[in-house]
Amino acid sequence: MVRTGVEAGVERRAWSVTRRALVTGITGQDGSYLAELLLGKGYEVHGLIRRSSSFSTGRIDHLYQDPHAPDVRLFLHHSDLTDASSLVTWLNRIRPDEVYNLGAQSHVAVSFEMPEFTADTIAMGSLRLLEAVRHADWPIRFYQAGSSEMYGRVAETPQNERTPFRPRSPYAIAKVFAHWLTIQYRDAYGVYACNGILFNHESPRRGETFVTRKVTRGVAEILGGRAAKLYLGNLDARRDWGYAPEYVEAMWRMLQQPEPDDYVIATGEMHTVREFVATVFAQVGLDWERYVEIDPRYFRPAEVDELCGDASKARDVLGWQPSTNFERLIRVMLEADLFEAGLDPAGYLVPVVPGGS
Ligand code: NAP
Ligand code: G4F
Repeated sequence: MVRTGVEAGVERRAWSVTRRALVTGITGQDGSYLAELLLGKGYEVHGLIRRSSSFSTGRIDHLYQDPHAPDVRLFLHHSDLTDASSLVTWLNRIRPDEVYNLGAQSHVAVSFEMPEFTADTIAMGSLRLLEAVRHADWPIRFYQAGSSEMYGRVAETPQNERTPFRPRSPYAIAKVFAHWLTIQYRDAYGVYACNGILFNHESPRRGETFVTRKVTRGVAEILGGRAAKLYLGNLDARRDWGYAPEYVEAMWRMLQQPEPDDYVIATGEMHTVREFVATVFAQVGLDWERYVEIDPRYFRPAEVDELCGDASKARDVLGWQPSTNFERLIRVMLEADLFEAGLDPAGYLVPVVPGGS
C-alpha cells in the first residue's frame, strides 16, 4: 500500500531537490513505467490517484517509500481529472517542472459504452489541467498522451505527424480534442506543451482487457487448466505494437527539447490480431485455432482497421528508436503471465531458434 496526500509529506518538504514531475494516470501501465524512469533520473515524482474502495496502486507498490524516510521522492495525492479544483490545488502546491497527462478512460471499446465519462476525463480533463498550467506563475513543461487511434479510418499508411485525423470512437474524438487543445495552448499562450502520438504499446503491466494481455494471460490460464477457450472479437484489425518502457522514455525526451513539438512514437511494423494470437500460442507449442472462439460481443460499433506509425521524426530529433520486436514483446508478456499463473515459463516456452524471427 502507498500512502497519499498531505500526510505523505507534501507540506513538510523543503522544495530543494532537482526536478519535480507531476503525473496523472500514475497507477496505469505507462504511469508506472514513467514513475520508475523519472525516479531513476533523480526526479521527485508526484502522482495523482483516484480514490477507490480497493487499492489501485498495484503497479507502483514496488516504488513505495516510507514517507518518513529522509530521501523519499514518490508522493501520491488524491485527485481526479474530472475535478478541476483538486487539479489546481495540487499543481500549485507541488509546483512541478514537468506535467505528464497520462490519465484517461483509455479503453476504446468502453468509450462506446461510456462516451460522456470518456470525454470528461480525456477532453475536459486535459482542458482543466492545461488551464491550471497556463495560469501557473512558474515555467512548466506539459506532455499530452495522444494516441494513434486519432488516425481512425487512416488517410495514408504509415501515419506521421502530418497525417489527418479521422477518429472512429468517442475515445479517439476526445483525444483529438486534447491534441488540438495542447497545440492551442502552445501557440496562443506560449505554454511548453507537447503531444506524443503513441501507437499501441504493451507490457506485462498492460491492462488485462486489452487484446495483447488478454491473449497472453488467456494462454497461461489454458495451460494452467483454468480455462478451455479464449473468446475474442475482430482478428483482422492490424496494429503497430511496441514495448511500453521504451515509449515512456520517448515522453521524457520530448520534454527535454529546446522547443515543444509533437511526435509519433511507433515501431513501423504492423501485424494483425490474428498474427499476434497465433504467435503467442506458437510460443508455447499450441495451435491457436483449437482454443480461440469468436464472440461478437467484442466487435466494436466502428473499428480502426489498421495502424502503422512512421516515427522517423522521433528518431531524428529525439534520438529515439524502438528495440523490442514483435516476437520479443510477446515472449516478455507470456513469460510474466505464465509466472503469474504459477507456471514455470522454462517448462512451457518453445526455445527461440537462433537467427529465427
Ligand atoms: P491505463 O493503464 O488504462 O491507465 C490509465 C490511467 O488513468 C490509470 O492510472 C487510471 O487510474 C487513470 N484514470 C482513469 N480515469 C481517470 C480520471 N477520471 N482521473 C484521473 N485519472 C484517471 O492506460 P495506459 O496504457 O497506461 O495509457 C496511458 C495514457 O496513454 C492514456 O491516456 C492512454 O489513453 C494513452 N495511450 C495509451 C496507449 C497504449 O497503447 N497503452 C497508446 C496511445 C495513448 P485507475 O488506476 O484508478 O483506473
Ligand atoms: O487492445 P485493444 O483494445 O487496443 P486499441 O483499441 O487499439 O486501443 C489501445 O491502443 C490505442 C493506441 O492506438 C490507445 F490509444 C488506447 O488507449 C488503447 O491502449 O484492441 C486492439 C484491436 C482492436 O482492433 C480490437 O477490435 O484488437 C481487437 N480485438 C479483437 N478481440 C480485441 C479483442 N480487443 C479487445 N480489447 N478485446 C478483444 O477480445
